[in-house]
Amino acid sequence: MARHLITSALPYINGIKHLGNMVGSMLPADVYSRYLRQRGHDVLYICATDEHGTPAELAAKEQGLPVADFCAQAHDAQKAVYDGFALAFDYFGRSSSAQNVEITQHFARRLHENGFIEERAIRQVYSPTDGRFLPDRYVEGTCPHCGYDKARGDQCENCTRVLDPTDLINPRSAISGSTDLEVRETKHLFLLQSKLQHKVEAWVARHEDDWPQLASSIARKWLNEGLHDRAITRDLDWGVPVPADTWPELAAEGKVFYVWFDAPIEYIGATKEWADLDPANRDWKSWWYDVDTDVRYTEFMAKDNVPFHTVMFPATELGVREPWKKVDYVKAFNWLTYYGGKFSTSQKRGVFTDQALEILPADYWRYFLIANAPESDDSSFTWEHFTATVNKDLADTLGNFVNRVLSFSRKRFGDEVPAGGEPGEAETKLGGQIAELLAEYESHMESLQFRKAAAALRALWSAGNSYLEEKAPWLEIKTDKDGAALTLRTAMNLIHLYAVVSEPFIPATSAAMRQAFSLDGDIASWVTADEARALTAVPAGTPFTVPPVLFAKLTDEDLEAYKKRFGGEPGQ
Ligand code: B3M
Ligand code: ZN
Repeated sequence: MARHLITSALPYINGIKHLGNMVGSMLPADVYSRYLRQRGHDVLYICATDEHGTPAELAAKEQGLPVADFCAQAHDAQKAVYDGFALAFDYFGRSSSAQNVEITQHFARRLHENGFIEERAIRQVYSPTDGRFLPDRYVEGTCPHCGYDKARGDQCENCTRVLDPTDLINPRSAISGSTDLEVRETKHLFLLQSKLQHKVEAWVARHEDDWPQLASSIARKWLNEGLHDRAITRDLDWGVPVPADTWPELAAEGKVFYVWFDAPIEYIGATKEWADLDPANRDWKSWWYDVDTDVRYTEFMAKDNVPFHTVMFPATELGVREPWKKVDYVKAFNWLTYYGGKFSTSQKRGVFTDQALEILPADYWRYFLIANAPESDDSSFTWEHFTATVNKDLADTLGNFVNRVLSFSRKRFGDEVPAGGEPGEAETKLGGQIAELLAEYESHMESLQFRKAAAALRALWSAGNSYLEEKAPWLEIKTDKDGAALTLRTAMNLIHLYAVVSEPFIPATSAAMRQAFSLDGDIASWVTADEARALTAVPAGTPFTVPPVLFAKLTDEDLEAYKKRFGGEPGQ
């Protein structure tokens, strides 16, 4: 048994996430956590909402809410969706927590003591009307390149060019609309990443061979370009305050840390939030502090977050010069596209996680998304592919097998698992196949190859179908009642095995399969190779029930309705 710390990139607070976000972070982390728990490991899966920064302030403003209230509501709304997806976090925290404030400030003080933080004066837009400095995004005006009149100070949405607020023609405050703007000098804290370059390089060099290529190549690219000193404070009302004991002047001006400085620290902060709820039994430091080889730490994220996790956050942790746990394995994902184009919140293209659950239960999505996870390349979501996969893999291969076996057995042998004769050649062959596929499935899970793991799981389901077709108990029963009973008992044992091994992917369906049998014990325990070969976990005489259809077959009308509602055309 090992200790596994698992985190998935913290979903930003400003809105409900789409399926692409889900498949690139939280869902695979949940599948992996569930698997490891079933195998008896000590797992801590931590996630949280990422709540600071300008987008949070802007989203709150749009809804006319104080930002703290907005974040509290938005956190609950996201949490409800994740519960709906059956994401079994050990804790889902909030980066605005007191715990994160405390640890972030501690990190900053230590970085300062170690000579890695410096105050520097920069020139920034100030709005006398608003009485504050304006972050780049809070300055609006006309784009000097394309003439778009609602360009933001950091970027023009229309032509996508990166801008500086002073580039804008007729600049105005996005808060008040005031055009009375000036450029003033102000001080900010800079993290001297250039001084940490060598340390980060040495650390990456020790780990990159273990990481998937997507993660190591991105880390290398950033290191090769050289780490630059970065401003890690902002002029915002909402964020982790700069500690007054260390920087009284900046604290008095109300400066807060930049969101990407405190967000990764929230992995630790959220663990402390979790522990503070039950301090007698939970020790957050035992997961994070001075545990280099006792804990294996795996992070899940989409590729755009990789630089922050492989370079920037490790730089912070190294600069703190305390033994904080650093990541062992970075599982990075490419993009899930929608008909080959981008999922787009603003253009309402694609499927959001709350909408997905309105249409179908979580297991349909969980299976489809993981089976098609954008691991080695981008992958494309289409409704055609989704409905075909659901129908073939879930409704036919798994669902139909379960129902056929249980209904037929009940009809012919009653409500208990029939006895039948001794296993013969077909059962021995099946057992061997199952044991082999199980080993394959396990090895893909251990190496975090989720698509391959899904394929092995599907192969396990298929093996049951082949066995059933070969034995054809509905014919067998006419000449050999004992033989048919053996076939059905064996098939029911397969159902039980499916319940156990499918749990990481489709937990609700697994529970339904398991509950079909009146058995003691719990689904958490895995199947050994010998058990897989023997297929005797469910003995003759065990009472069972026939569960309702596990997966509905999706019709052409369903397909058309989905496409109509969400758009089913290639995007740009
Ligand atoms: N919130 C992901 C994003 O919004 C960002 C991840 C933080 S992980 C520490 O793109
Ligand atoms: Zn433009």
